[in-house]
Amino acid sequence: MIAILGAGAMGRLWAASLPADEPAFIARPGHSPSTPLSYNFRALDGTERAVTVPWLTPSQMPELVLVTTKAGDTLTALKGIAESLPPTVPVVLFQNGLGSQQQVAERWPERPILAASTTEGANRPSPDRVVHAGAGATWLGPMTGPANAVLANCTTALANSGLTVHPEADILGRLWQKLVVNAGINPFTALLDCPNGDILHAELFQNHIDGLCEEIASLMVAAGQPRQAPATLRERIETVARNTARNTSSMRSDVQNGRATEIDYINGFLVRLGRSKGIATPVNQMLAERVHHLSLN
Ligand code: KPL
Repeated sequence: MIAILGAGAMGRLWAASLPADEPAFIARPGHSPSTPLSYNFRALDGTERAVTVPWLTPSQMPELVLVTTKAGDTLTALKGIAESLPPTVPVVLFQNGLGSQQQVAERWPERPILAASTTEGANRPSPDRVVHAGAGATWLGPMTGPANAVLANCTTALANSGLTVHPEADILGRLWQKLVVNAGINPFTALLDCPNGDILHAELFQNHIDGLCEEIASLMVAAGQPRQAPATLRERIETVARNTARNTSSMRSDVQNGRATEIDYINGFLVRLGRSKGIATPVNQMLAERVHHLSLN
């Protein structure tokens, strides 16, 4: 049994993709829903099917827990279930950005905690509908020492879904690569209220992208990541913006739907890192402040 904490688009994508008898959602502490969770799932080939996923019962012991909550909710959500979870059960974190994974690993260093970085595209156009919008891949790697021994098994268990899953020894490096892209696209799309591709010609982006990439390049070196030229980072950001030109970013979608954004784990994470390393981050700070004003979180 694979337990999933967080029934948003990503949690529902994994629940719909795993073999039917495997997934169960974890209810919020104090809640015991009487009916299983049902929704309509649209696969990549356009076919639609109804998916019904049970809730984990107190007597069931999961072999693995996937955490697909928003970055800002993760530590609290895990604290709510940690006591009832044996310390040997692997926990896989699917959060965007950086910072929440470290918080969890520092809180439970003795547990097998893994992080995932995924390029699978999933969205939830209405509460009971989930769309697998784009094929991607998922990389899985250890955040704590005990996770090394379970990496291969966890990779196999998740690959049973039919989704592409790879083990990744340097998961932090991969999360950094994704963070660069999210830091350079998401706040601009939220502030300009536009699809990803439209940021490229906007004045806000043109005026600040080089400064942003210089800040990120310095921060990466300070964080022990390989040195990359600011121009290389800019190129990567612009390539992804072009390749996903029609997409609404997750941050723009959060603002549009009145949800808290993940800015504190994207540009906000970079601001905090800059503070701790003595590196000025005026562009990240400006973007984080302006997105905070947008979403009031
Ligand atoms: O990951 C994304 C997001 O929206 O969070 C990008 C790469 C920007 C694609 O929309």
